[in-house]
Amino acid sequence: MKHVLLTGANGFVGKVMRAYLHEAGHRVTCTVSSGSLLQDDVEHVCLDIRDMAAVGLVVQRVRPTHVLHLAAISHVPTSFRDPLLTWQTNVMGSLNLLEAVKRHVPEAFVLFASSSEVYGEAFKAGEPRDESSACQPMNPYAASKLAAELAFLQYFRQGLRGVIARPFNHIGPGQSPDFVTASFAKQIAEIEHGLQPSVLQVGNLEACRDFLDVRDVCDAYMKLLDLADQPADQRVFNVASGQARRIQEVLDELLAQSSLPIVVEQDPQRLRPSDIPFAVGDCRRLQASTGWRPAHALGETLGELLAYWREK
Ligand code: A2R
Repeated sequence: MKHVLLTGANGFVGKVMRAYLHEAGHRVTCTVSSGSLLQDDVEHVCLDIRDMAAVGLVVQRVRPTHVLHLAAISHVPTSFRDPLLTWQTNVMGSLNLLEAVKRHVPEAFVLFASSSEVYGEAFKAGEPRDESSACQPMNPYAASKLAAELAFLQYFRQGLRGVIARPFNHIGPGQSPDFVTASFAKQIAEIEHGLQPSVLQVGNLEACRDFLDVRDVCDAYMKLLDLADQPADQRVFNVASGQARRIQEVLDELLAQSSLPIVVEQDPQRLRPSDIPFAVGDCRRLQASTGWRPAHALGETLGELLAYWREK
């Protein structure tokens, strides 16, 4: 049985991950930021990851065998609005955790959730990126994740055990409507409920992205945590479907699941000047190392997403 310290446990991925770890019979200690609380029956502590002393105390007290580090500022526009908060949380927060692990539980295995955003400009090659591709971040979020990756790799070099995951676009119920598929599904549900006119606002529909069901991402994290029991061959793993999907295709699939006639309108506010036309990952390393395969088809995930927003 693992004892996993799960940071960011109340986030989009954290909620699903918690359930997966519990189902697998592991003990989980969740950390949540002081603003968000979990039910009493979930073992949790309030922790601001930027507070070095508090992070040290939690790790010393919990003594996890594994750490899954999800806590972060995860939204690109927020990172532009508040780069200082982004760097303090994503970089210094990670360093606080690394130092605490090194000091109190040096044998623990750490999984850091980075992001496919680290490839940035390199996506312009128009081919799926693998882990050896250049990393050329194009926003403060991506830059902070890459900086944190460098910190993790340095601690790994000094003997700490662990891996870095670079998840591509993960989607599903519970995601903030700041993200594209949730935004579409929420708007369709609101139109169906008569809460907004039959006009759906969109950004760039031509961009191609690599979409994964959040459950498949969590399954990949479960398998990556199991690498603790094997010799460390690789440190960095893309978590990707390897399939390019145009945003237009995703929108069409969602619209096909609604019986209402809906007009699609482009909102200039939703177009990002630095938008990357093609962002797809090569996941062969993860597949070869863990046997992971995505289990959820995009159509199924989009159906569940729409059902979630219809019930909300
Ligand atoms: O804002 P809250 O209360 O929901 O907490 C967020 C938490 N978080 C923090 N926790 C401790 N100390 C902080 N200073 C702090 N700032 C933010 O991180 C939230 O629960 C969690 C991140 O969850 P989401 O924003 O929903 O991200 P998601 O999609 O679950 O992604 C998980 C990880 C992130 O590191 C991404 O950058 C990565 O996967 O790709």
